[in-house]
Amino acid sequence: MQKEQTLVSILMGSQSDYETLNEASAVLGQFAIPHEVRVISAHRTPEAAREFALSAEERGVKLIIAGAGKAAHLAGVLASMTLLPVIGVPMKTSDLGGLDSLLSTVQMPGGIPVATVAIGSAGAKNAALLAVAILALNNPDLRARLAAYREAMTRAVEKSDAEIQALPRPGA
Ligand code: RP5
Repeated sequence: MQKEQTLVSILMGSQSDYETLNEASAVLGQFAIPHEVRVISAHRTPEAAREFALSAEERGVKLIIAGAGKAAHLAGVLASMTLLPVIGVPMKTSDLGGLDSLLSTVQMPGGIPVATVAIGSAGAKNAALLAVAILALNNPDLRARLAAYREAMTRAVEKSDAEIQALPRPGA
């Protein structure tokens, strides 16, 4: 069977980022978006980062999700070498709680944008959902699945609300 065209590349700076970035992969999987997951570091494997960025578009990739921690320049370095949209996920870190990664990823000087999401697993999940929303611009079927996902979230909150309201509340 022929492998489907990879639409989204998820990159991480280190294997230690895997658990977090795997959450992005899980969301893309839920939406059946063909994607790849790679470990490529802007400072430990700069040549591989360059080669990846320069060839991604011609391989048919539409979006890059790049997660890195500490002096997290992976997303910005990739964005500097491709016209593809790059979504940056700042990793939580032991020293500064991820504020280091957040600022390194989000504070791109004007000219080369990185769409930066929240620190850690919420960010990884949202990076994938943002990728889905962008791909859905040209894909009505995917758009319908994204709408259904949101609808399910709304129903889940309504269910929680009903359950909490039904709890006995002495004195109320
Ligand atoms: C970054 O440095 C990686 O993205 C990772 O978040 C951080 C620490 O990497 P390790 O020392 O755990 O490999 O390049």
